[in-house]
Amino acid sequence: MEKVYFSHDGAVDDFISLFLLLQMENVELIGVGAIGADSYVEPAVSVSRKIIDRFGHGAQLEVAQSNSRPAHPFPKEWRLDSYSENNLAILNEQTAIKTPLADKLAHEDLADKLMQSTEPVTLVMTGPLSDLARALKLQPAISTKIKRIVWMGGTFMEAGNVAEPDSDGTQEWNAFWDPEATKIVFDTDIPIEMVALESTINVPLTNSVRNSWAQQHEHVGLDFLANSYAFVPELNQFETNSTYYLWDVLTTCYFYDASLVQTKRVNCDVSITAPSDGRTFLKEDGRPVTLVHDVDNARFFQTIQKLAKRADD
Ligand code: AGV
Ligand code: CA
Repeated sequence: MEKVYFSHDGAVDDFISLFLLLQMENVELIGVGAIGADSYVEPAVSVSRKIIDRFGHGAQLEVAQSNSRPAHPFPKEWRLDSYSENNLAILNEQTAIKTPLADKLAHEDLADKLMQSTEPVTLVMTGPLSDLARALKLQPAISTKIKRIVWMGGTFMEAGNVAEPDSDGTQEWNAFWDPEATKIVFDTDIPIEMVALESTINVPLTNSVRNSWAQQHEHVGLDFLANSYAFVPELNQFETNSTYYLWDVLTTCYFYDASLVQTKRVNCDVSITAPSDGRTFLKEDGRPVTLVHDVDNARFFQTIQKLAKRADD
């Protein structure tokens, strides 16, 4: 059993990541924190609690709400999906939510849960690193409790996925939302495994992916996947700024089965200077990270299906 704290930011693939983590046989989730980054924080927390209720196989968990604020906010159009997700029928079979809201803020909850753990904990993070940066400031001793950070964020390619007037286009969004936090975390010596845009570029959402889920929607987990991804646009003729990739789901599945991907060691740093603030870049004597740069597309989608079908039991 691997102990995991999951910090996410409430986009569609963050929610599916939580759903999949709850189906993994070798994972003990010890906490969940939600940031209103690629979402609004109330629906992000509410959806998380409902997913644990409906798909958690009885897991006794609580969900902590973040009050972290952005340097650069996400586009409202994307953030609104969290409200749609919160209204899905499958998450509203019951009127009262059982999984409690934690009484601490997400960064405090993260610090507490780490300090209480007797074993090292893996942090799976699919949003900005803000709450971890704040937890490290609040309680520096937590760094000894963290086994590794598995993070969706950053890129070492020329182009990132940010298209904003105050950016030079080199950043990945999670790093750009809070560049200072990214830098603080990268300046520690906690092991970082980075699922960057290099690897997620090979797993776009496509119509054939949607259809394979829809055709098996008699399985409640695949129905949930198909309905959740219905809110976001797939890759069609050409890529746009809104085209959806399976960023966070690849991160979660890589954590579950590292043989799905190729990794390499690189040394890097983080810019905190506009207009490239939040850019992760290679640097010869920089901090080492394990970079996921390729993925076996077919085995990845098989893994998602296998895990999703466990929601039937
Ligand atoms: O940069 C990828 C991160 C992932 O954690 N998020 C979405 C995933 O949850 C931001 C993002 C980049 N492009 C987007 C994003 C898009 N087209 N729609 C919504 N979010
Ligand atoms: Ca995310």
